[in-house]
Amino acid sequence: MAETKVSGKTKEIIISSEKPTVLIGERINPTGRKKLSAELQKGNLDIIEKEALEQVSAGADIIDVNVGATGVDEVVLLPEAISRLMEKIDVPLCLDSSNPKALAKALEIYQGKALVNSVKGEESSLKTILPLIKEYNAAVIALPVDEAGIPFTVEKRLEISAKILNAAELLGISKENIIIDCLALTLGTNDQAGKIVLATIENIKEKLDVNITVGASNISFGLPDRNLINNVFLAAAISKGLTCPIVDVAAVIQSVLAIDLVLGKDRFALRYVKNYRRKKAEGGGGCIKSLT
Ligand code: THG
Repeated sequence: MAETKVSGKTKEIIISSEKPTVLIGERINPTGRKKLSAELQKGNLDIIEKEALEQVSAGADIIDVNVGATGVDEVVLLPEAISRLMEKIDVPLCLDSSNPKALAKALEIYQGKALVNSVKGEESSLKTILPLIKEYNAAVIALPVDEAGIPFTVEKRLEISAKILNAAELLGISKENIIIDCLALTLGTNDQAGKIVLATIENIKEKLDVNITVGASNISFGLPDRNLINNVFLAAAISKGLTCPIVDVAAVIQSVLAIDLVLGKDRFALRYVKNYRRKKAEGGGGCIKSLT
């Protein structure tokens, strides 16, 4: 059983199939968000600070930080965003960029053990990203995509994942520090996307025994009642071996707590009951926000 450890200035998070599901907050990402993009283009980080604090209070364990809006110099803005967030929150951060220079600068100032999003199976990515993971003793999300693009079969995803793990091992990076992204694509354009990602999760867990993530919200893109699909997908995926999804935390936390309880990951139902009481005290019910 693989245990991946990441940390912020003071808080350590352990990702493991034996422990409660770790939620990576997705909201600091300019893709599809005009207001956030506009603020980042102006270099204004107030909005990401607010998003980070909100996600932490909603129950996020790790915060993904992507500042890659069009026209933004990530080499400057990513480290700025990371230092600003480190002043305000204790939870580990996930440095999300495809720019190796921006990642290097952010890793240099990061206090704790960072998570990086992401490395791909392409030579150019393996060659530039993995040495940074080694140098800064970070953990990394690995996407099983390569020069040929996104594979649609379980076998190909498994093959590229194994290739990334091998390349990491050659550099002395242990498999605990690699989290495989099993690739949740959108059901709106391929009705088999759910079936394929679930089979990939099952296979990767069985054959490679590593921690597993997906960008869970991708699955429902373009469909109505997205939160319903996202929550149902998470139940299925966690039961197959998903340990640390990237999610809109406030919209899924209640069902994830219920899923963890059902799957025996919540001793004495303590987390479930504690969250229920907190919600009640805040005047909310115990139901999923978007379904009420
Ligand atoms: N794997 C990895 N990283 C990822 C993804 C992945 N990062 C990005 C993405 N996929 C996961 N994050 C999101 C973030 C937002 C949305 C979907 C996935 C989303 N946003 C709404 C939209 O675009 O319509 C807007 C939300 C809002 O405005 O409040 O759907 O797969 N490793």
